[in-house]
Amino acid sequence: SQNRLLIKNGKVVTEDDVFDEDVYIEDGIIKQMGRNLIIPGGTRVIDARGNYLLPGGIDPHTHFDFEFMGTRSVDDFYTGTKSAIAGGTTMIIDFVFPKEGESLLDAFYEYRRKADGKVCCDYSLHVCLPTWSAHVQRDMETLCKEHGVNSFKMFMAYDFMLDDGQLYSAFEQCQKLGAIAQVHAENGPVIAKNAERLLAQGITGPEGHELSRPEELEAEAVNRACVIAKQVDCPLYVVHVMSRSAAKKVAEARDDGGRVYGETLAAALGTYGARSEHECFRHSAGHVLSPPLRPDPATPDCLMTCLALDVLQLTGSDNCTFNKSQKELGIENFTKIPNGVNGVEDRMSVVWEKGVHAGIISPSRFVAVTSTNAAKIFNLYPKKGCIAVGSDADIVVWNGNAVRTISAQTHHQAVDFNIFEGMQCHGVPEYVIVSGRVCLEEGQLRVAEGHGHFVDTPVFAPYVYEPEKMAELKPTRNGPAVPAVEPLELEDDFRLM
Ligand code: DUC
Ligand code: ZN
Ligand code: ZN
Ligand code: ZN
Repeated sequence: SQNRLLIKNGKVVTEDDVFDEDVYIEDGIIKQMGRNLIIPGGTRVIDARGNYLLPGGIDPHTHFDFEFMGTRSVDDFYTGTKSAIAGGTTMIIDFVFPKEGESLLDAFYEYRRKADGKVCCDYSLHVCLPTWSAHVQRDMETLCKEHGVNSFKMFMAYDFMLDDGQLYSAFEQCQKLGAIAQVHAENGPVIAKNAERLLAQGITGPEGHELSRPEELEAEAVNRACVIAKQVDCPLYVVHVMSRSAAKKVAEARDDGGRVYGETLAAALGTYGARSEHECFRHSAGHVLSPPLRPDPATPDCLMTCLALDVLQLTGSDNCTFNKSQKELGIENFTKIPNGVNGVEDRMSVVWEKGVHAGIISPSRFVAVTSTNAAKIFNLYPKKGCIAVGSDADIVVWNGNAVRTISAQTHHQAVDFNIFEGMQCHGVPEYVIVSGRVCLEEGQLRVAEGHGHFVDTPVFAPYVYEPEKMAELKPTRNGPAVPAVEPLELEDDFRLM
């Protein structure tokens, strides 16, 4: 039957182990694992000899079909999830963003309508809080209790940022509900002042973007968010940690016993600030996201080392793509360049290349930071994030030695640009299995539009947050596979023990 699949001879990788076992799948679920399995005749067999079997990637941070900065991101829930699968990611978590005057609940329903019927893999939703009110507070409760939401994102920059008192209240509500608070941490008011000053000085091009948002403004906001969350004992997830200074603040908060998790981006690991290297507007504007890529070329290795040392726990993409004509909305004023880059397709390869191939993280730590930790933090584990009997059959047959060159010419995304253009990556998916269905094989992508489902992310405990439960979730530290590339330079700053 087409519902039965046996993957033979692969090396199964989990967050803390690598072992040789065959995996038998029936109706989208892993049913047996081991050697010499007894399985029904007529089962399709995939030979994975020489390759790893990885839990499918979970991208905890995408913005598909997102109305933002006067335009709409070009990758939608179809091209976005199709591209995810092409790169070995089998689940994404997107962000519901309520429009002005729209309730959280209505926005949530609208995102379900945009995504259901289009997604090629399973997905969940975080919900953004662009304002704070009693109505928002009520909707948060309804979303947690009735709609499978357990994470809310607050902004400390942009027009729709919350002030410190509002953050306090929102964090307090998350804590009561058993949800996790996420923050976009940058000091918005200071950024606005810097931008005004730069524009007045005649700096209007894309180089003004990073100049107006230096990394100390990211670090300051990360620190402030950690301090506020601590007051109300709320677990905190810092999205897109983009700099050494910000990572250091996450490390300090964790060191002080805070329940703080840090996510960095494929973009931050795979490339760095395009401040002066890029002569044409499209190229520089193509690299504009917030917080910005940093000009210091040591940043990517620093952030990868943070992943190795468990200072940071996850990698996302923040995939939010805009074409040339859309980026040109900011041709005369860098503050009008729609913020966002690609990454949902290339994240797995970029993290493998810069992490495992570079000798900074082990294959197990790769699995933790691309899949398992996201599943644990958002309460999807062990349905997602591992290869085990009973788990969903989201599996990637991964060739760690094959090489591919990233290019907008060959990617599956709708966008006309790729920030990793020309990058050679070891680490290529040979087969991608999504809920038991073979979607990629021998270079052929055969996705099924609308076959993905919305997956509930239940709160950890209604009303009473369970610190012991969160402690169990603390991702294990596997450490570097081999001595890291000069990790000692960073160890004094980032030592956690
Ligand atoms: N940053 C981006 O670059 N794009 C989407 C939203 C965000 O915070
Ligand atoms: Zn953000
Ligand atoms: Zn160029
Ligand atoms: Zn984002």
